[in-house]
Amino acid sequence: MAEAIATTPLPTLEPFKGVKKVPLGEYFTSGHRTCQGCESALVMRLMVKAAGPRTIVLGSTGCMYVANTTYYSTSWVVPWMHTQLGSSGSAGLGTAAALRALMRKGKLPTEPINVIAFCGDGGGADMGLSAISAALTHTEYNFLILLYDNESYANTDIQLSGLTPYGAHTTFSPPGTAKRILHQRWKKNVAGMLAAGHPSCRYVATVCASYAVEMMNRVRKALSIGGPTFIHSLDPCPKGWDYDPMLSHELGELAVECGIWPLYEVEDHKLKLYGRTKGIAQGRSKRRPVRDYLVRQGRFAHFTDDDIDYFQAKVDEMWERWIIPGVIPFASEITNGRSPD
Ligand SMILES: Cc1ncc(C[n+]2csc(CCOP(=O)(O)OP(=O)(O)O)c2C)c(N)n1
Ligand code: SF4
Repeated sequence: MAEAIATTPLPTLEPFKGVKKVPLGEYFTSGHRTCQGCESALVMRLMVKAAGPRTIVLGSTGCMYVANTTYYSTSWVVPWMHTQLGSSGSAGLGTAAALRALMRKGKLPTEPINVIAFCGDGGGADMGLSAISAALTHTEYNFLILLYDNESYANTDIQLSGLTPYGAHTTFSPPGTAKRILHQRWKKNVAGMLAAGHPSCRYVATVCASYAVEMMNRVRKALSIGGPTFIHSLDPCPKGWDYDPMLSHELGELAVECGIWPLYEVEDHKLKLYGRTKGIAQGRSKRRPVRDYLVRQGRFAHFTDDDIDYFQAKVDEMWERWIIPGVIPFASEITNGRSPD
């Protein structure tokens, strides 16, 4: 009789020490139909390269499901399953639980198998947020939820999501003569919210595929630490953001260098800024003006200088007044002995 196991075994996934150490094997390969320059497709490729062949991928409806699994074909080399738009949390948890049951009953050999459930910003930050939150409380199962954030419901033609940046032109927020800025809300802080609200979750991180090795190493850490984990990736999208596809990589870097997308990880409740973000926070490099990022994208083409100044002021506030830049949205006066109003 198979020995009872408390949880499924964890893989040993050491960080890659430089790009030359990254294996050549691909588990997300040719044949998909994403747009030229799609950074989310790169995220899929790097995510599963980091995880390796013993991986099950679960895809929430959206570009990364639809474009990658056209009828009778797929670019996934590993097993994958489609899951409903708001169900990445439930799918990750359910699959991890099923694997554990099959291993306990001796129907599968007891071995590390990675479970990764991915979702877009619409599926993850809007309608699927409650399922992700619930999943992150189930510490007895090992799986990763990766939110790939192209800042719109891209697959259904670029509608506004809870992660669309202030003022961006989407099909739900076209600039007009009566209102130049139709979308006036600031982007939700999903990774910060999930890290702060789920004390039993051992790993939450933000990543950007422009920094590929760092991104893959965060995936490896998330999969090997144990329990449910969450990664939020910012993915430039040439179609929705309206720019030349060759700029994808540069836009990812600019989002980080302008301080709009801080790179950080929360590992066992300890927060660490990493990469360029750490350099900026420690004063080793300067934040670039957000103008450099905004002017390269057609979705901000209607911005006036005042709009750019407003955007800059919001990002400055995040860096100068928040307890952790871009992460903990409480003004730092609270830590200086002053209670909030
Ligand atoms: C419950 C539900 N509502 C609406 C849809 C239609 N739909 C399919 S993909 C999609 C957009 C998903 O956006 P996002 O999660 O941001 O992923 P992206 O398309 O940007 O990759 C929508 C609304 C659906 N499949 N299920
Ligand atoms: S619309 Fe954007 S996210 Fe979707 S496939 Fe094209 S580039 Fe990728």
